[in-house]
Amino acid sequence: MEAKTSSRKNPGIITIERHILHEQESFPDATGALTQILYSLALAGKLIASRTTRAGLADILGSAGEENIQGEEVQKLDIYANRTIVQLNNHTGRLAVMASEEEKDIIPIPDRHPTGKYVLLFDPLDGSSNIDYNVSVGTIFAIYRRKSASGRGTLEDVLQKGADVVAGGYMVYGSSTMLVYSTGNGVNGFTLDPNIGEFLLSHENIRLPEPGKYYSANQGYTKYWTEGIQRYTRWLQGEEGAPRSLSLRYIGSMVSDIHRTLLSGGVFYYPSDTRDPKKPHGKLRLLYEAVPMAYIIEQAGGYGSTGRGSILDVQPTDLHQRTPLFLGNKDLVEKAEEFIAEYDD
Ligand code: P6P
Repeated sequence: MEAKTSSRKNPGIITIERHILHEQESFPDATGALTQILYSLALAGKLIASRTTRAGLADILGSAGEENIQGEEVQKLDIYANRTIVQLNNHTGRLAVMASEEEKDIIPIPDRHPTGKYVLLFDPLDGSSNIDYNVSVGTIFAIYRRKSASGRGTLEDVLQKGADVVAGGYMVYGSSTMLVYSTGNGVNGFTLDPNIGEFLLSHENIRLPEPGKYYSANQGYTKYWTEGIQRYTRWLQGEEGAPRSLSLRYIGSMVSDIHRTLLSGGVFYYPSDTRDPKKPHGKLRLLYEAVPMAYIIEQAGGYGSTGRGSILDVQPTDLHQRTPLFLGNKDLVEKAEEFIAEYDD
């Protein structure tokens, strides 16, 4: 079933379920397992959205009094989102193993349930420190094929390069709830119609607009950045010989900042800084934040870099390792690599 070639604002009534089934036709050996995993993530998005939009009412505000592996105060919505995704996927026989930003170790499939051929990594609720301020938050996911032959999945199944992702995307819970995903054939966005509980195709075949419109970084840390990053930032502001200047937008919630970058063009970056020698690689995590978002940005015609090379080429060594990241229009991200190479190496 082909979507009408109308403007991406109104491609007709195409639910995400129908779109995913259509995408599945591109994979002749598809068994439907990947399709079912994407369905479960869409359902998780609806359930999480239903809670985030009334966070202020249902005593979900405020922390759960716990800390996660990152040492961050866990918000009750974090726990709900994490539990929802695990419980929707741990018994279906489609996954070998899961891993979450919220859990220290890999999440095995319970012995009583069958295992499958895919691996699911996710950040259940990114940006949750913003919940109390009613700032948009999001869920990020990446799906791989398992590397181990059978049985319970292993850490090696999880520590795969982003280049091997088979599907990835995010949900953003904001003024509306959207699900944006790719299975390697471009990027499509779906907006939740809460009246019918369906994600409907609203942004067909998203491509990063050229030239990019905004740059997005927390300039409160400028004094901690390397000379290359400080010069790059001035270049984005029209100095350092730049042909133009970009406007600044920074929400402080990665999914929202990258969603805007995807739709408006530009560059989002969270570089390493010199504040904490124990964290020489910045704040954001490689496996379930940088990789899925770099995958989406590159599927939309952009580029995702660590500042010294493609994020999708990094071989992970630790479940929660962090990475500097620069995501957006290829020319803007490559310019960051040039400044780093010239002034920081
Ligand atoms: P900073 C939110 O806490 C988060 O993990 C990302 O969503 C966001 O991009 C980043 O941290 C913001 O960090 O240091 O600018 O507050």
